[in-house]
Amino acid sequence: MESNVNNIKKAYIIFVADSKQYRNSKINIDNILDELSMLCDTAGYEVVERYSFIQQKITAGTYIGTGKLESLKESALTDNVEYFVFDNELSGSQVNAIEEGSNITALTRTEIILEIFAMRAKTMTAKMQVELAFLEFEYPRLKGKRTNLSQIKGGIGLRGGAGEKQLEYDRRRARERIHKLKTQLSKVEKSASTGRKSRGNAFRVAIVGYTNAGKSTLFNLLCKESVYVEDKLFATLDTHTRKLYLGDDTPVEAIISDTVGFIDRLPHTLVASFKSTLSEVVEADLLLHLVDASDENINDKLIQVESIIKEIDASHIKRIVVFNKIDNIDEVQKNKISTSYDDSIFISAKNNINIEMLRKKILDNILELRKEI
Ligand SMILES: Nc1nc2c(ncn2[C@@H]2O[C@H](COP(=O)(O)OP(=O)(O)OP(=O)(O)O)[C@@H](O)[C@H]2O)c(=O)[nH]1
Ligand SMILES: [Mg+2]
Repeated sequence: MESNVNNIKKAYIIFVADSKQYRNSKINIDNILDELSMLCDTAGYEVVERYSFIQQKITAGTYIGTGKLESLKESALTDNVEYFVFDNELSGSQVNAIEEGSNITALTRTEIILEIFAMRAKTMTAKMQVELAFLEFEYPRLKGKRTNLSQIKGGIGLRGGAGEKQLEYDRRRARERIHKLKTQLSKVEKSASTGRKSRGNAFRVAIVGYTNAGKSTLFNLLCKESVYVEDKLFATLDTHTRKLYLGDDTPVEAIISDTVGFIDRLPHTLVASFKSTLSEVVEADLLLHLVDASDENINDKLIQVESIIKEIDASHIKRIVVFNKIDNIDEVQKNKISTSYDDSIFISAKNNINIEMLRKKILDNILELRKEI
């Protein structure tokens, strides 16, 4: 269902909070909706209105209850809105109930993330990884859905090759396709792994961090490269690897990688299918964990990145936490961060601030780690 003028897809974003969690102030609705709004914007949706509901219990059928659904439907009609994007995960049958009750396509945050990945995937490998993640996400939900894959209308709206192909699959074909993609990806992984081995003993540094932290900007600056940088989420999907020269007196050569950004609740199927892309992280000797210092939720984001590092079995690797975008914060904020995080380093990749200091810190760490071997 492509909509309206210039293909702008008008959407309401909706978050349903559990009242208990909300009372314990474990959730910040504004932050959650801000991120969902940015995800929608990146995926090409215009967010017309944000809704949050605090519910004691989730109404199984339509998730938000028929009364609320009815009133959303009426507003949507006036606003020309064709999509409801939920921050919450919905089951296949809940999606059906919402769509039947409102005539509006119901999407979830996970589907928006998958959609962005599909838009961004440029190389064959990235395309296969996204297709695999999509199929594995949709597969268990097919049972709950009235329709089969070939009939999902607006659905995930995957664009390009991968998307159009999805629509023809029934469950059996989806299974076959999953198998084929896995086989192909493991071949790609084997040859990539051989490539990595052939780099010998070179010290490997990987830049990790939340999406939009400035990883590619830093990578470009450190290696005088021109990897794509954008103020949107998931600008980078493929890993870029270059040589990094450090130290003037005793030159040291390292290999540095820029890779896909992390996000809170990164769909598991994506983490799984991007394992080979993330191998550069898993096999690194040192991780630069880049954090946007101007972000209000530094702490949460640090924890989320750490939990993905753990999920991909990289938590044994030494990391340096680097706070970026210091041009966007004042002294008070900076002091607050330095008291909370020992040994922190503050830089601006965009404005080339403290980059020499960072290079020195990377070099010191390499020399230190080499001593340990
Ligand atoms: N103000 C400010 N903006 C920065 C700085 N470094 C990067 N940015 C901006 O932050 C945005 C994201 O930068 P990227 O380098 O694409 O971020 P990334 O971490 O690679 O993002 P993904 O690949 O999407 O995960 C861009 O608009 C950059 O110009 C900085 O030091 N200060
Ligand atoms: Mg990037």
